[in-house]
Amino acid sequence: MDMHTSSPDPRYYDALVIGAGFGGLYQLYCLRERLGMSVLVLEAADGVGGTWYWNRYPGARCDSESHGYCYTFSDDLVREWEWSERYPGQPEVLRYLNHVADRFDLRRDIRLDCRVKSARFDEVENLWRVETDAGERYAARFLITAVGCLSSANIPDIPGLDGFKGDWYHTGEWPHQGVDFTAKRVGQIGTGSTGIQAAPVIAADAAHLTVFQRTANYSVPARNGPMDPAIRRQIKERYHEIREAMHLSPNGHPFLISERKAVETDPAEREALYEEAWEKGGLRFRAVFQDLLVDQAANDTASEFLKSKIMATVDDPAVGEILAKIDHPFATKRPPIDTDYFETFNLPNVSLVDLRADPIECILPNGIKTRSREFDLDILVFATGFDAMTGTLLKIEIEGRDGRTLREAWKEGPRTYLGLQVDGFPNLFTVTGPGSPSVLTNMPVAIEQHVEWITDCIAAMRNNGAASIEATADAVSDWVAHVNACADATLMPKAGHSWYLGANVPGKPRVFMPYPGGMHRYREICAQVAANAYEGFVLR
Ligand code: NA7
Repeated sequence: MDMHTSSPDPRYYDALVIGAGFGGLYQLYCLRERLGMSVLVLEAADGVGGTWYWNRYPGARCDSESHGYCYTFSDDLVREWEWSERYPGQPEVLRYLNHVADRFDLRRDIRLDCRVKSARFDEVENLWRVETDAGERYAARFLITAVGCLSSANIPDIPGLDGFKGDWYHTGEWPHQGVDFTAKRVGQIGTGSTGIQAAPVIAADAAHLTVFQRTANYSVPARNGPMDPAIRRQIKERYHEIREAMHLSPNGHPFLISERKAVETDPAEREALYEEAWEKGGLRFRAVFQDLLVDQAANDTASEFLKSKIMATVDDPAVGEILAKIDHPFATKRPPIDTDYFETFNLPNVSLVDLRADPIECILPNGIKTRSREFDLDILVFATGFDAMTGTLLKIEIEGRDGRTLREAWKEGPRTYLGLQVDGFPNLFTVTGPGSPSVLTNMPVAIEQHVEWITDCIAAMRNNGAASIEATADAVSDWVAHVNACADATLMPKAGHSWYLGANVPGKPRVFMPYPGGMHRYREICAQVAANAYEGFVLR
């Protein structure tokens, strides 16, 4: 497999990896250190970190708890690294990923400032030929995308943005030097996980913050705080147990989901359990009952509880009503967690606009015009999310066998086998691709599982003398049907405007993209596929 390494142009590697975030760093490590392959990582940014490189907006913080939001492949790394808070802030996760890059000597095989423009499969040579924006050319037997699920900013096409005289930013492309909100009138569009984190921090500095809300959202307090040294010690002592729990869990988080059902619990006791979960805070709230995502009646009990908390927190009942007018079942869109989000609307310098009642018409040179009002603003913050899961892959011109592009293959929505491969695209693997549990899980757990599966697959190919692996069209069709059946067994498709369905981007096909059958089940399916001689794939 060590081919043509001396050829100057294009430069040949055994594998090319796109992206130097959690996925790309670990993929490089596995292929180089475990299989001895020549690998190059191509990264558009001028630093490693992926999501955590780009998302530097005020309040950016991980919603997974820090002791679960990290690599588990190296016991030494787990032992050495000290998280400072219950949830790591963006700078801390970025420091961690930089530490990993240094500790495992990864930088020498990472090319920064290098955006991949196209990748074409050369059938004659059985190679992927990759070209960057700068015209550099590379070739490799294997192409592995580790581009992240939330890495293409969704900036809504609102008329007038070009003429805006103030400054505007998307949260996912935040300036590295930060933004000074002092004495500024700020307009924030979007109240997803990002907007809910950003608003309280922006409000602390801005002269005035106006939050433009299209869809009201649930949120549970994160209850962040410094990591207690005793808890840190316990976590380190019990790390193998915690890793095991994350591997066995449907969502990859280091906590168990209760076996109780909300609908079978006495209402007073149920309320007490919700209260207790609310006090503990964070994504664990969902784990208080097992039936919240599959039974509307169960979900109603959680959503009523959460709506009552909004009304109890917000001083002005008219504002509370707008925030609590939520149109989808709890956790059918990504459930945010927060620090003082609803409390922020009690501040004198914060106001809320209900875009359902008063939609944005255009952006004016000095602010935003809704149907009935004009808002003078100095800074606009777009917390408007991402062209999730497919956006970044489709921006690269990926062309497989017979000149068929990924864009053509996915014109009616992404179609993959296991979220790992697409028929017609041999030796192309997509880390946390659509059709895999990815965004429904604690991401590093999903990433480690994918990277290790890909590494084992390439090792098996090498042992069997296979030079190419490709998912069959039947395996792809069956997998897509299975993903849909799993989604239909939950309440998730009921959130018609969710980015899980691609509904946040105008014109994007509506397909439920992540695999909702559970990480534990998915892990077993992938292991079984490998054990059955990579059934569903053709190896040549
Ligand atoms: P999300 O969850 O996609 O949230 C985006 C928000 O922006 C959401 O409230 C949207 O309202 C709103 N939005 C999007 N376009 C518009 C327009 N045109 N007008 C008004 N409001 C708009 O993205 P986040 O960045 O918050 O979170 C993404 C993930 O990152 C998150 O789930 C975590 O995994 C980390 P809508 O709901 O579409 O009506």
